[in-house]
Amino acid sequence: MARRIMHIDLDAFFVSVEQALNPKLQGKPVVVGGRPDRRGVVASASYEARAFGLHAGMPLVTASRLCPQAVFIEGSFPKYREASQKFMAILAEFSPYLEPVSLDEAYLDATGFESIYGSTHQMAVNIKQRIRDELKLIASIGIASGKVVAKVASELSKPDGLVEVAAGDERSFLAPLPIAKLPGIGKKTERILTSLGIHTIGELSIMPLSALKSHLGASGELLQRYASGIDDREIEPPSAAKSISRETTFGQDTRDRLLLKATLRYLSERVGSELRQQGKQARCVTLKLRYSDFTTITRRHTLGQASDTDQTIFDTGLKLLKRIQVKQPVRLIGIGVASLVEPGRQLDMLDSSAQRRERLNRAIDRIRNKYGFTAIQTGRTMRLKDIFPPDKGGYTLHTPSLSR
Ligand code: TTP
Ligand code: MG
Repeated sequence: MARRIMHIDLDAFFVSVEQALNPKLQGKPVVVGGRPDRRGVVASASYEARAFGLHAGMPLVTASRLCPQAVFIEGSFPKYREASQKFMAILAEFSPYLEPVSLDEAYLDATGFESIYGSTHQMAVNIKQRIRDELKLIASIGIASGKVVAKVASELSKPDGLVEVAAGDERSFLAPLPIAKLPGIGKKTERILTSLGIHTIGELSIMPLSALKSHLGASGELLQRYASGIDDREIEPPSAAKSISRETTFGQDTRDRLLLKATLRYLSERVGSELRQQGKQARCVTLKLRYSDFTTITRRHTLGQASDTDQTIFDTGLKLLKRIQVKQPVRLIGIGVASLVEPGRQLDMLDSSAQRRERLNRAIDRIRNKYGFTAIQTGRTMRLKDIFPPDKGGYTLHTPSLSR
């Protein structure tokens, strides 16, 4: 029996959450990403805004030129996270074989579920209905025998779509579509294939494998399988995060060391707080800087001992920062932790300063959980108050993706 894999993706997710909370925004061109005079790009555009050519990744300035009447919203990540959790909870009630891919996107294995819902199609109808009733959001759903075709189907069906590709029809479904529609084909691969005269997924599926491999390397073979509608990948249940990072783009590029440090401290605290919430410690700290010309550098340090304290993350980030000769104004700064482990306390406890730090962090977390992230500030981050207006979730940094 052919598998029935669903790909579910919410339409204009960030925007739709804003519209659900503020009905005045419904039916209008709306953009989440920031105000039009801000630097930065569109994160999400309503379908009304897309009619003017707006899309994710477009600079806000361009977006406001193309569609001056659009409502531009800064956005706030906690709202989207909450909506995402509710979305995933609804899906989990339909099938335990659930793989969240991003905040608004998941795969679900519905094989055999037709006996409960009458058909897989009906199951998808029910899923869409519950999301609409309970979250006031619209989901588009693709159903096929594997992930790739299901994803292409859901994307093609948007907005408010539902497309099922019958078993055996995968290849003919994909064949007429442009290669860019196939997951796994980015701009670079698209350019290479176009230069070879390959424009449709069908053409890709019948290209001689040896030629394909000589141009795309080993990935050529996998792409050709996908292009033929063959994809046996299983639904993978969510595994714990492998890394945690926070970053922000400055309103203006800066060389101000104090501002860099203050921001680094704030981002370290956010990383630390998330790390402790997950009950993990980290062995590896990474600092990231992007200069005004977009060159990006990262520096990494492995800790002698895993830690989950803000101070250790910040100290390590600062040490890495001090080693960098900042040659150009900085556009973006970020800090992340990786190599996450379950806490092993024994050694730490011999060190009373580590113990004190840990207690301090837990006390701060408790206050922040109760009164909001900015209820407590360290000396260094006080400076940020003048630059970013604080709110309950923390400082509003410049784009929603950055304040997470
Ligand atoms: P998408 O599902 O790619 O986009 P969307 O939900 O806004 O629109 P649709 O699915 O109908 O085409 O991404 C989900 C959310 O992720 C999106 O609402 C905002 C965020 N996002 C960004 O922050 N930056 C980006 O470049 C993209 C593509 C998405
Ligand atoms: Mg979406």
